[in-house]
Amino acid sequence: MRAAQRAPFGTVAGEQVEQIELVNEQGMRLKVMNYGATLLELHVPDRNGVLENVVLGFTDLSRYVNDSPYFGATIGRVAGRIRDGRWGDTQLSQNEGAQHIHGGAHNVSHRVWLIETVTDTAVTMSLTLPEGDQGYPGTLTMRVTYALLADNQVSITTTGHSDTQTLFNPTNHSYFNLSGGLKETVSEHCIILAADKVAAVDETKCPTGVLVPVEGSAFDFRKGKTLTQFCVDEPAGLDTPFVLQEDSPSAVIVQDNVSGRQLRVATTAAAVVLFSTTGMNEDYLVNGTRPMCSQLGLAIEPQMLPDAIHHADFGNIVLEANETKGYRSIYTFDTI
Ligand code: FUC
Repeated sequence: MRAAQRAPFGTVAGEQVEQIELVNEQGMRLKVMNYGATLLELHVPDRNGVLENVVLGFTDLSRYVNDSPYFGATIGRVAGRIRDGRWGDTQLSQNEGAQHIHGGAHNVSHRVWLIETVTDTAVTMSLTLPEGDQGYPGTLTMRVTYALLADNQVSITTTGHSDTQTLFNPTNHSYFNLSGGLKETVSEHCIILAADKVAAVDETKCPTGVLVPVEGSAFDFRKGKTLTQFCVDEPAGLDTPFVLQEDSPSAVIVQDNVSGRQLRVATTAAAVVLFSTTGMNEDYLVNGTRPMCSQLGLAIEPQMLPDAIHHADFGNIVLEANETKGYRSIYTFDTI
């Protein structure tokens, strides 16, 4: 095992941003930065042992500041949409039409986090948000730990602690592409989900409150299907909150038959939002190599259901005063 390597990655408003790289005994590499507590790169072996990057990102910091669709970012205080940005009498930042999304206009993906500890296997970063930030009550401290474990597992743990009652539903917003080096899109990746229900969404992509069984619909990924197959019925692709089965060891499994890479995601969160970048054609280069295009990546966002604060059966995202709440997701890489 090699010691963690730290290097400057530029500055934002005069604040120093660093990238930190961890390597495990099998050579798997993880790179993060403290702008947005963001996962930058993840180099994972294919079935022949060839290490390639399997997440979407940028090669320079300014792109993360200006253009990023939350590549690899930590999202908070609350991931996804909150209808009208309302929580009772509290008005939150409305940064997508009337809705609040991903924590507001100046959310935690656009802050420089404090690097608390760096070991050979883990990096912990924290950020304290003042009372009233993006409209939320409570001084909230968020803490994220990225760990790279020996058996090609990445663990992301996110906790929150507030001095008064507030809302907390964080996620990590990494986009995966198991082909390695963005050789292919994710259209032919096989996606298997331990999800019996989805949260129906309206034209603003905000949940309506109705949970719909996947049985008999295009959203039934329980036996596995590709995005190409899904898009026959749902041409707009995935931007969908799935309710996870409670007893399943893997919430999400993604397989790429060409490279042989398989990713299994287990999470303590009750739901996952999948977003397939379908129809996204942008002029920026991803990872310095390929223009952003439809289905270049699959965002896997373990979280509690979006807009949970408005629906009694969507789970509890209230963080009580002086409570510490946390979620952990484990991303296991192997080959098929
Ligand atoms: C996901 C989606 C959103 C948005 C964002 C970049 O979280 O739910 O619609 O496009 O990613």
